[in-house]
Amino acid sequence: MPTISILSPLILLVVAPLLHPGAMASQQLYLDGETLPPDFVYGCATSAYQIEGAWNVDGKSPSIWDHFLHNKTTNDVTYGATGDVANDFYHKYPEDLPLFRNALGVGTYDFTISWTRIMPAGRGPLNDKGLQFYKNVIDTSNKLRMSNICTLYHWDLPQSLQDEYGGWLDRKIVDDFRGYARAVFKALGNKCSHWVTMNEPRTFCTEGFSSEPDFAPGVIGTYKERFTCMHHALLAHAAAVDEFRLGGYKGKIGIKVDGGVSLPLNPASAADQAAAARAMDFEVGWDVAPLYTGDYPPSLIASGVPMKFTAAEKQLLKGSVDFIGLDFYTSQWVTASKHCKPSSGSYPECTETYQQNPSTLIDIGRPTASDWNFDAPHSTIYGGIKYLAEHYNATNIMISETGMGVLNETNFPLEQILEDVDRIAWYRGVLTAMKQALADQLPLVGFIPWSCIDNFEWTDGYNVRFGLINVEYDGAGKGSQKRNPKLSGAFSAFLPFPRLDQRGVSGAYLRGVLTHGNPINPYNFESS
Ligand code: GBH
Repeated sequence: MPTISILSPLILLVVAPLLHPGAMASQQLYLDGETLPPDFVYGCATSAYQIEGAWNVDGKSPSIWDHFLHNKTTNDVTYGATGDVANDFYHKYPEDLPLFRNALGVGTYDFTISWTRIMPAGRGPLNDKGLQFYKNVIDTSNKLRMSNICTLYHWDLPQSLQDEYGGWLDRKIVDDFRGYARAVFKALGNKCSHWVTMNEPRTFCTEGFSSEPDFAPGVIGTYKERFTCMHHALLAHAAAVDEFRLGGYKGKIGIKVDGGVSLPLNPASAADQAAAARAMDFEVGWDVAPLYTGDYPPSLIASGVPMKFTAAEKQLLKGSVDFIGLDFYTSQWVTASKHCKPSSGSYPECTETYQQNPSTLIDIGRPTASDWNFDAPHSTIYGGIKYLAEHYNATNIMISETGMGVLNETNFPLEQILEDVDRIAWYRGVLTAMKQALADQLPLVGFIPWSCIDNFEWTDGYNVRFGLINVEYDGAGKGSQKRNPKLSGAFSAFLPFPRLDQRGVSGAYLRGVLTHGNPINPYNFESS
């Protein structure tokens, strides 16, 4: 006999499109039985290069990631994979969006725009076909009663701008980013409930310009290049926000920053405590402080390394977010570096990081398939939110990405892939940490797991999967492309332990925990 929790999604799937958005808004969102504010955002995220494929279709020009991975000497991805086809979301969005909505119960679809799809020359004329694709994604989302978080930039810079002046290393990028942002806002500005200027400037600056870069553009750099890139990225962010506000668009605008939480290796050691504070300044404050104070943290300024902002730039930066997205996955322990010189790898931060305690050999959390990603939700999620609120008086904090990858998930029998209890454990920890944050009145306003669906996981290619929905392709990205919801996205919260028959649209894990069984997530829908 089917229970109510099995039947109700099906009933609502039929009825939902007939209801007025206001009627839906009266339904309440829950976290483990506790009511959440009516405008709490629950969505899932993807990024353009990681899912769209169609890399050269309908007038799209190459981005730095296309270029970097088409070059066999710079492609260091598992099995030499690329995002040329990825999930073929460019063609499959009409089937994928209903799946995100129905299998995960999300009320928001968080996606990113490929600059070279809608502005192939990097500046100047728009490509109508590319623009139409994003209009279709938004319109389809809205028809499914999902709002959108729309991101201008998730690392896929036009290759033409890289060739012309070196991309993020040149001040010219700030004007080009402003022009791109202006054009996107003009076309789509009022269609997204939230805008994100860019995803994780720290990551694309540190990974793209590292001493052994395996991220595009793959320019070997020192700390100087990384600081230059970040400086321009922050100015570009501020310029885009300026355009948005000048245009009077109705949504909210913010940024997504990455960075885990740094803890003193020995909590009783004053030196380790100072090192942890320094690591937080250099890894989180580096991009967060300018958004709230108009300048880098005092410890960065004291290092003499960052470039200087003018008074006008400081003014543009300060207060340049309506909300802040934390892409927080993991935590680390730190100590101070002993002999830190400009030639040292950790300069100018000058800390040593550990995810395994060298004396006790205890890991900071449960290890995952990604060597950087340990499951430590209390310090990462609760601690991250608390840090932002306490150090920067941040309000409107979203957990805008978190998640865990499974290695070789594709090689397991499908039943086993879909019964992803370790990923359920990950999200169980995240939800518990969020609950604690809310109980402590911390300003948490949204939760966006990474990712809606398996996708191209950068240097790990298709061999490490973060999706709440499985895609049937192999480690090289070849296969039928069939989509199968995993238990993590679809397990009923009311069961003490996940059961396979509660998979798919018949049950809800994240969905169940967050909506208390309401299969259609009610909040945050903006009718256009
Ligand atoms: C997110 O970044 C990205 O936004 C998303 O595109 C990605 O799919 C997701 O992570 C999962 O990886 O390889 O040791 O040099 C999270 C922050 C910063 C974590 C870069 C991994 C590389 C570490 N990421 N970092 S390493």
